[in-house]
Amino acid sequence: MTLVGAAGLTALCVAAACLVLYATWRASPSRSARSARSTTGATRADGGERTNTNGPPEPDGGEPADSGYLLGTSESHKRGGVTRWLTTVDHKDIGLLYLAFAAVAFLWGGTDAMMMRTELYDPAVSVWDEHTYNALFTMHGLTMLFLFGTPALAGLGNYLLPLLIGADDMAFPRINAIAFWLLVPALVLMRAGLLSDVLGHVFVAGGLAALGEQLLALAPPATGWTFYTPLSVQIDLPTVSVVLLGLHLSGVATTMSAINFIATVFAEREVSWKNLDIFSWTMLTQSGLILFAFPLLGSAIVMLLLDRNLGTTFFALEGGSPILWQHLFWFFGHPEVYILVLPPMGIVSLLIPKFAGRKLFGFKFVVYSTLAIGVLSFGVWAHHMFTTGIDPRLRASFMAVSIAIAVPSAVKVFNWITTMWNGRVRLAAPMLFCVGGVGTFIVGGVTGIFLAAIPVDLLLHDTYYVVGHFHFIIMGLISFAFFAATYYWYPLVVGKHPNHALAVAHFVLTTVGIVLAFGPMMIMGQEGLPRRYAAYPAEFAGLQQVATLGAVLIALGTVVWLFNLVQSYRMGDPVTTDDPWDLRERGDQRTAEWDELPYSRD
Ligand code: HEM
Ligand SMILES: [Cu+2]
Repeated sequence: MTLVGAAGLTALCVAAACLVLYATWRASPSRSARSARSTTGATRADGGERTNTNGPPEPDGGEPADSGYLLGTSESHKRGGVTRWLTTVDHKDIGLLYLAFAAVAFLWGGTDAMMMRTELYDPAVSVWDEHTYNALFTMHGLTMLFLFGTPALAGLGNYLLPLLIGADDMAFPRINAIAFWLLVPALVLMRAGLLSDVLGHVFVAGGLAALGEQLLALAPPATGWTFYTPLSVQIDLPTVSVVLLGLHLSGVATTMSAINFIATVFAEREVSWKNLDIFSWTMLTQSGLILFAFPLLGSAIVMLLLDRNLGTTFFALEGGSPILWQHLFWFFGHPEVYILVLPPMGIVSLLIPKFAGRKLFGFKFVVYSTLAIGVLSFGVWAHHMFTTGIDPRLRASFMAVSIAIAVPSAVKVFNWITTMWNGRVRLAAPMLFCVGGVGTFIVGGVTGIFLAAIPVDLLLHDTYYVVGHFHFIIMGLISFAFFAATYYWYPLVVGKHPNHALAVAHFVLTTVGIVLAFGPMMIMGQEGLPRRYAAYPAEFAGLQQVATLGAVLIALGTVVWLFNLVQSYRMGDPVTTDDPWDLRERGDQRTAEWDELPYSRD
């Protein structure tokens, strides 16, 4: 039954993917009349003329670098409206699609988080039942990591990397489109559990009890994002297999886009290695990590699916080993955290110099530390397994490497601080978020070093302390870098300035929110409160309520951010120069992507 349902859903998704592919092919310039391409360039909403760089056609028939402006593209050779977005192979369009997808996932995963925080407001299991709570933290983790984090970075990379390295487009524009569109069925598969749950309740309430009950029987998965065996094999829910298939699909998509990034940097780069910017270095390293980490996750997922559905015993107590899953999972899982953090580190390294008015201090060392993190991140996975009873000698070596990996991270922090130290710091919106990101990263990183020490981890493993640790990095540095990027490149994409006052409000709400939400978790963890429970002893109620308050502030901040993006699009000051952040004057920090703006350079 499980397998039939899962196979059916997969078939549907493959069919949908084929449709998109077909549409892409139909719309490709080699098929449609090439003469249809207008060379006049698009007119911007604010009246500016866009200079159209009509590059040579891609060797594979993909479109030349052109347009991709949020405004005004309808007058270029591209099809208008929905067809344009469904069939585009332009790196900027695909970048925007990724970013929109990531924003939706961020809101969805954020809703899960708010639902959890509502449950945790009081000690008893009161608002949702235990199973729903378990499903919430499972889907929150999966959504934020695989449907928000990775796609958001792929979006920024798609839009910016070709511009920064002087490439016309990504190396394989069509594969680029496919990699994005595979994420849509991945999302449908991964979030099908919660969808069926909600729909089931709606049907039951609406009088269609039989149909509703059937849907409700498909309870959402509740294994945690780590799918630990034997639970994830034994749990008798078809949705677990469905989510695993979705995760697998997202892995395929991520790997395809990583290959594309690597090929683009190697084959399409017009700048020398010496002049390659720091963001592209981190995207390149990240893509390398993806290439080794995700296929391994894919294999592990297939083994788990076989165990669940066809009776193999890879991870069974008798025959295989449940610990094997943890080894495979964390061999992927630890690099994954650096897959998520390296490009944000690249954004912070790229942006801090711009608002400090001087070059990045020790550029070479920031690059070396990126590469060092890339290599070391494959040698620390068992620090997630200190409490599983693995050989103590192995444990010690993993502890040593885990502490060592903090060194290149610290190198970056020192370089960021030193860059600001003697600089003329301007606290524009992007810089606020960069500085905030550095601050939260210091807290997240230092708490990680404690976890890497075996005796400390034996006490803190699987407590709220761990949740506090990684959220300071994930909600701190990673989403801060993402927010910084949305403000910084807003004038480039939209042609308007983002509102500064709203950005400051967003920053204050989010920063205070993070400290209030995740600080108390570290205290509760040290007092021994385990993670992943819907109920907790009454003595923790005060701290839990502070954490919930923090989460509400983060949610409010997010609303302000969205409002800013929409409102500035409608009413923001139009950009009238090719250097909207005034970078030429202040330390000669303007970079190539701004050449896309259609203004004369004097
Ligand atoms: C300074 C370097 C870091 C060190 C030494 C470190 C160390 C650790 C250790 C030892 C654990 C396992 C704790 C336990 O479960 O008992 C852990 C958990 C975790 N860390 Fe870090 N960490 C570092 C940086 C990061 C970064 C950069 C990220 C994210 C981008 C991150 C994300 C996570 C996550 C998601 C978990 C929890 C996994 C789970 O059980 O669900 N860490 N960290
Ligand atoms: Cu780790």
